Amino acid sequence: MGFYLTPEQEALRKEIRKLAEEKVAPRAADIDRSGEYPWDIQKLLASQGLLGYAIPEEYGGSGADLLSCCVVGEELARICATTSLIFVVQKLAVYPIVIAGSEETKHEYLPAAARGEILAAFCLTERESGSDAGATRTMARRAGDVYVINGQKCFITNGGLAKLHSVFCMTDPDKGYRGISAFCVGEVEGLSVGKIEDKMGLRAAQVAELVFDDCRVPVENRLGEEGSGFVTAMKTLDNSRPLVGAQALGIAQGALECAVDWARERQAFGRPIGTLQGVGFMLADMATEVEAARLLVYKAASMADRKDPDLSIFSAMSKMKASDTAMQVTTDAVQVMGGYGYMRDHPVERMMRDAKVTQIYEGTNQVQRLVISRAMLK
Ligand code: COS
Repeated sequence: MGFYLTPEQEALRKEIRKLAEEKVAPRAADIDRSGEYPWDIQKLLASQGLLGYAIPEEYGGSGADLLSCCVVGEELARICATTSLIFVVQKLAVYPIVIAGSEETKHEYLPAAARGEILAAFCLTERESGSDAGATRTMARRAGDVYVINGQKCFITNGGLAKLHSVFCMTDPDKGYRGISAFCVGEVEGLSVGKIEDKMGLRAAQVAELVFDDCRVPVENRLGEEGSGFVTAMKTLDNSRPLVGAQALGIAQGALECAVDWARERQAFGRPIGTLQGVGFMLADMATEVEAARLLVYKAASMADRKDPDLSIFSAMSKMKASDTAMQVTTDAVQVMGGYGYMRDHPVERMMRDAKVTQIYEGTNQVQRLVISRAMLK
């Protein structure tokens, strides 16, 4: 088992850290406060080739492995979780097309996504089926050489901004999850935006309801066989959860650094507060948890890159551990900074709000525990 990144990955970390510190950091608080989608940052990521970073080279991307993607996602999140999410979601949403799309579909849609000219969205969740992804109700009925899609998806990141969607629909309700099929949906008549959510954190990421009203999608846009959609969704999540773990890890790392800086500078009882045992021990625990989460995230990503058959369990563990760590560490960072940490003048307040959703999206941490325990008991 290797415990080190390659020299190329270390160089990548340095490069992304520099980019994030120079170009993203000055915008981070503003992005959060305005709640407006940061198109300037989206363009920045596109100009660096990061929106196509995980897309295979033959479709215009860089074909990066998941471990390298995790390094990028972590470094962006260390400064701004919303920026990291732009990167994470593009990879998540194109993945079903990469693994299950026809060559024609891939050539038609992926190059524009790789250039960052279009945003992508992963459309699985519905009001009545969040954790129970197999209970999808959005229908796709075959009518000759098209499918007609009707239904609603909710909590869709990039909803209303994306021009490319991976959509999971029921094609045969009698078959339960075996009746779910995946589709690649571009800009299509009948697709509209419903409620745009007002969120606790990741304030500037657009999360919306999408309404499909008689949307006609060519049969060729189906991703894989009819009925294979649920497994495609699960495989996609297996390959994306470590990246959400990396995002959570980056948030935790950013908060830890803020807390350490503060504990070094802030004086109380005649000395820096970090030298008080109550604070110093907190910092030690925070740093240890962050490192433990990092090992699990990198291990899961490496397993994905090696197509390890035990990926599911480690992918779930990495997302769960890193997001629980992010929540704990950001909360502790606010505590170390006391009243100052609670105020919007300092980034830890934003980081604590941003951390919360990492315990929820890409499968709640309760779902991760389900995946892990089921695999253990098999
Ligand atoms: N890879 C490949 N196949 C998988 C799989 C995986 N990771 N996970 C499950 N499957 C297969 C199973 O093998 C089973 O197939 P067979 O019946 O042919 O054996 C089938 O899929 C059904 O699996 P399972 O019985 O485990 O499904 P459940 O309905 O019990 O639930 C959970 C599965 C809860 C794990 C799933 O619904 C889930 O991940 N939910 C969370 C969804 C989510 O993350 N949403 C967030 C969206 S992005 S913000």
